[in-house]
Amino acid sequence: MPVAKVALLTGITGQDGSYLAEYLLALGYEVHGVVRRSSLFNTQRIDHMYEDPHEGSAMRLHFGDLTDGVTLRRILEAVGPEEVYHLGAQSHVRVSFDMPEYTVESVALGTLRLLEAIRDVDRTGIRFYQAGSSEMFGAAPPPQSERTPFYPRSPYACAKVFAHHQVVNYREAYGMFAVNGILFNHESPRRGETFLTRKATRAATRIKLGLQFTLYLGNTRAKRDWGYAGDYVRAMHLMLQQDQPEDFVIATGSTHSVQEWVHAVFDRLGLDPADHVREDPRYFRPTEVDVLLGDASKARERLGWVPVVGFDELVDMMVTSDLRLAERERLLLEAGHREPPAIESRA
Ligand code: NAP
Ligand code: G4F
Repeated sequence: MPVAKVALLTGITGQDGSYLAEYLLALGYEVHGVVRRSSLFNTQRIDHMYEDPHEGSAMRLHFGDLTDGVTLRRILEAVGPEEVYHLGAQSHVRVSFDMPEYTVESVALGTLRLLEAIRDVDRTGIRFYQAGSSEMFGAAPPPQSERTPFYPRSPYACAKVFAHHQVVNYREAYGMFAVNGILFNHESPRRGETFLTRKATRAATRIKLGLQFTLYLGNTRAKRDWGYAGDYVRAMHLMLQQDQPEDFVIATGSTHSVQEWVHAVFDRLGLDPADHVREDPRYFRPTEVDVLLGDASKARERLGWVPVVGFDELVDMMVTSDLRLAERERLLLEAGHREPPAIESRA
């Protein structure tokens, strides 16, 4: 029987981490994840994969934090992974303006800490994936590809640019198999509720069921290249299976405005956004990224990667999932379990 490959994921409790863990487990990997300590459980997205470790679970979790290099090093030594997928980050762009120092601490220095730990533990044997972002392109005109110069427009994007260059430098300086995936926005029913797509599907479905009336948004003119997270984690894995370490843009190649997303969501529910959507200056960013539109032809040619889920299917998937959630919420409410929670978003 072939020996299972061992992978270590930071950010395993996040949207991408949960899909990647599922994907790797299905391929027969032994998956280890770094989980930060929280006073409440933060493993909802991966609970369905968890088995009792006493019975030989293929997924194991380790307490750690990107701000704590000593622990990252210990985990690496204990786990001995062949592949490291570094997905952990303070990943909210708007929040990065409120918490620039922590964002840089976790996103930029967190990546550096991990690279240093890998350099000490095993310089060439470990393959390393860095979760780069299309936010790094910022104000650079579309379409954006691997050849487009970065023009970051937020503390988050600046931190990702730092991490990107560190990965390139560790590759060149120490011969590490280290790659940057430059991923455009990708969404799913597991998307955090303060990101635009999910905020809209959550609000519209709650409005439909009478649990909420208004959706407050910021800039609805911005355009994004939105894909499906389940498709994008396949690309992360492919990048680490290549003969040579290289950076890749991952995107759908089509772009839609925030307004278009919101309309598509409300349309599916037979609602008119004009009755419910209001502007709130709190959700505008000091500097915005106006248009993201990725050119993923290198990934298509070299990795054979193409996205499967398109815009309409993504909207359907997220609306269907959030409608079920809202129905359950209403059921509990009608059964007298609790007051409707105020889930007005904070970002
Ligand atoms: P996400 O849902 O926000 O997940 C972020 C993960 O990082 C969570 O597991 C979170 O833990 C963890 N984390 C945050 N701060 C940490 C710290 N100090 N120490 C250890 N772990 C920490 O993000 P995502 O959408 O899955 O994105 C995954 C990665 O891809 C991120 O690096 C993001 O910046 C990048 N990215 C995302 C997109 C996108 O469209 N989704 C596009 C390009 C790049 P908790 O669960 O405890 O919060
Ligand atoms: O959903 P968003 O918060 O995603 P954003 O800023 O594009 O960042 C996401 O994608 C990046 C890849 O390009 C990742 F690196 C990053 O980690 C994250 O996953 O906002 C999308 C757009 C923005 O233009 C924002 O200004 O929607 C606009 N928007 C308008 N009203 C809003 C809102 N965004 C949020 N979150 N909340 C609003 O009320």
